[in-house]
Amino acid sequence: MAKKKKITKNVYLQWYEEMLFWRKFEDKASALYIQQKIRGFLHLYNGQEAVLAGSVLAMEKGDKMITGYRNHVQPIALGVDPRRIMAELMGKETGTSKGKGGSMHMFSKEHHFYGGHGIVGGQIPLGAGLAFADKYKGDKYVTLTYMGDGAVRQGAFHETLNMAMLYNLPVVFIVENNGYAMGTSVARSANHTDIYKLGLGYEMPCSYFDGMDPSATYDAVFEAVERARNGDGPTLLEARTYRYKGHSMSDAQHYRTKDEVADYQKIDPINTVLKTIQDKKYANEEEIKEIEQRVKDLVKECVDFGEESDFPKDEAIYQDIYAQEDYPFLKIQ
Ligand SMILES: Cc1ncc(C[n+]2csc(CCOP(=O)(O)OP(=O)(O)O)c2C)c(N)n1
Ligand SMILES: [Mg+2]
Repeated sequence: MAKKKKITKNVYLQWYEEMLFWRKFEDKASALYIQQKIRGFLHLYNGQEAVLAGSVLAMEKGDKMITGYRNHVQPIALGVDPRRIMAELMGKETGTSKGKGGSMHMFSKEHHFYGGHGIVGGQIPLGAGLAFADKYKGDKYVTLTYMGDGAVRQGAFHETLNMAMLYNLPVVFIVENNGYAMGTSVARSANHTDIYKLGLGYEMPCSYFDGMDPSATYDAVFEAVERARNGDGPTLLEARTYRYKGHSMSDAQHYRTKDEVADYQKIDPINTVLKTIQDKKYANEEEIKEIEQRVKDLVKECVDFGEESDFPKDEAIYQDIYAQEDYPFLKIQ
């Protein structure tokens, strides 16, 4: 059984540096998108950082993570080189999927990050499958399976909860309830808004936590991860969080008011972490500036790496694909 970690000064300082980096990294990605250096879709994690920061602290080496398309910073949190994530966003051959996956398809088996899935809810059964594999092999790992509030309306979610309970799988389902599925609020898509209660129908342990606070996240996720690792099966958690930016880059945001966004900005997770650091005197102003400078430098390094990398060669289009050799329309060179 893993020991519960104390949320020390060092944890707070690390949270601040990492969360700030994720935010600034994606702010830069959004600027590059406007310059058309990043194309296709781009869904930002802006506002939800505490969910990731608190979860990662509850994970042990070898535990797995899988999520939807809001997936740029999760692999970074698990140790993937952020320069390669920026390169992937820019479609360069040095990217994590050799520039052929782009924004929604980050992946690193080496770092136990299993994507990056564009089909809403598509990752939910896959997360249970990863947990099934660990249980089958007798490994003591846990799979954290993330999804949005919109994904819980998919049939696959309910089928997976049923199977996960039936097979007593070492999986934690975490719904990142940011209030909206594209432009549809939770209240407009169901007659109930306490998403975590969907676990009750399957007798799955379930609860919610403050997803704007990494410390509250850690408490909830740690308990669920321990339950899974001890052989006591899955948990459904609902993180109550918020995204400040639009669903993707093209979103006029007519479905919410500016005041609502401003209210959530008052409880911004990164500002809250910084305030704790200042209140508890974990760092002085100069040390905080040093952290901010390191973040700025690393973002620049990522962009430079992406800019200087090459686009994939033409022949790369025929590589890393599943193809039937005698398929009539595709000529393998
Ligand atoms: C099966 C499927 N249906 C519809 C879509 C289009 N779509 C993309 S994102 C999205 C909203 C999902 O919202 P939510 O699950 O709350 O995640 P969030 O974007 O808020 O993180 C929809 C409907 C899709 N990608 N896949
Ligand atoms: Mg949502």
